[in-house]
Amino acid sequence: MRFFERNREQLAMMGIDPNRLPPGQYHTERFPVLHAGTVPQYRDLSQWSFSITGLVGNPAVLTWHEIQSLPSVEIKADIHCVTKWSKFDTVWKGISFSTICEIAEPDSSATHMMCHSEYGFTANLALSDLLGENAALLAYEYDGKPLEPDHGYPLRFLVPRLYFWKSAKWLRGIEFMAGDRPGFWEQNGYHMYGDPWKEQRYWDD
Ligand SMILES: Nc1nc2c(c(=O)[nH]1)N[C@H]1C(S)=C(S)[C@@H](COP(=O)(O)O)O[C@H]1N2
Ligand SMILES: [Mo]
Repeated sequence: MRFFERNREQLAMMGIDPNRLPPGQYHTERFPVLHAGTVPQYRDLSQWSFSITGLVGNPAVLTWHEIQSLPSVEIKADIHCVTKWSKFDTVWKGISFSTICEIAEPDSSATHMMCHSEYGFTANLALSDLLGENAALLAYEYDGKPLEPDHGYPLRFLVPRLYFWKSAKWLRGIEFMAGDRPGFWEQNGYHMYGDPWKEQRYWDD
């Protein structure tokens, strides 16, 4: 398709390696907003909590204050949405998923986890994709500022190596599981795993 070829040519002209685009993706500098349902509005975060549940040694409920006082990291990453846009060099700050694992002490039987967000949204992930310093974050800042409500304020998951639907916005908890289970989009036609480099967009990909 001409649009996609031209988009890659434009990247090359800007001195950006077009091979950073997974197959079937185009580059944009915008930051589109995509989700099912409505955006939660928080008056304050005094009632907000984050829960760690499932197959862990230390189930926990953390307040917003406790979340903010955990060690934070900053990462720069390219993100890829299944609706075909990619955005390069996005900068995020938050808590490394490995820090959450240190707190939670997952059982050896835990292989997967489920993100649980406001209004019952869920997204499933394999733990093996999330370990490693910059693999996954509980992000609360984008581009040096608190997340915008549309982009997941106050906290979202971020796993840049998979399609962006796995990066659950308005995150309220993580459940450690023995085995995989489909989340919201995965029950509605999206791939269980979602590797953009293998174009795992939908059930049959
Ligand atoms: N809670 C929640 N998180 C969600 C979704 C959603 O419907 N609800 N949609 C996902 C999808 S399909 C995408 S592409 C990204 C979009 O994130 P953005 O709006 O910050 O670009 O959020 C993901 N996280
Ligand atoms: Mo998406």
